[in-house]
Amino acid sequence: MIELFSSDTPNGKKISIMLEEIGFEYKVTKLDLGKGDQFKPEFKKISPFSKIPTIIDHSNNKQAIFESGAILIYLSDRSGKFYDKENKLNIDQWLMAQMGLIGPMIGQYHYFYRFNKGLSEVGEKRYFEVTKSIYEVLEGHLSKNKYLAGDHYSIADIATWPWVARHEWHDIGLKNYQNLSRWYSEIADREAVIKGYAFMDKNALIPKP
Ligand SMILES: N[C@@H](CCC(=O)N[C@@H](CS)C(=O)NCC(=O)O)C(=O)O
Repeated sequence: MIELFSSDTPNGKKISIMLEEIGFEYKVTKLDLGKGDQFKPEFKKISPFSKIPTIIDHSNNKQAIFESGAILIYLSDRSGKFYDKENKLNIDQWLMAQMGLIGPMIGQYHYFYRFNKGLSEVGEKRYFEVTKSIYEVLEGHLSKNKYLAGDHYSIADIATWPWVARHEWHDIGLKNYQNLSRWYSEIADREAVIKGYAFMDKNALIPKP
């Protein structure tokens, strides 16, 4: 059984979606980030940077894992799903782009544009431009590829999709990006994605493009 320490955020949803996709038994331990649960010493033992998501695999010697990309790779290895070793290099590139660029940059945009609007023109402008360029790259790539790493759905898609699912927060006009919208909607229709998206709020509905 996997214990998922999480909050209802895109990074948290990566792992609930993956767990639904692979059909592993799991339970969710909720952290209230606003109240500072992530800084409690018990949690820092398994997540040194005080970040969710983190898991403990109770069926594997209580193995603890932090960092969503590492967790996705671990769960792929355990399940044999969504990380085709013959396509490893493509999956790795798009997964790392999500971890190092797509998530952190869109996260900065949310920080300035959604939570601190009007406080920093430079911040809002910079991260709007970066987010727009990320959307343009994804659009171009998905005009030639069904999924991020090629023909098959992989952990690169599972890592990236929850960030695009926050498109109403970054207000970039997802529906104007036809190929990205096609990819987004196709993944949004997957049963595991619908369930994983609602892992903390059973009434949560996936936003339309
Ligand atoms: N690179 C990390 C980022 C995780 C992350 O930024 N988590 C946020 C929520 S989405 C968090 O725990 N924030 C709490 C804090 O910064 O205090 C991952 O992908 O796992």
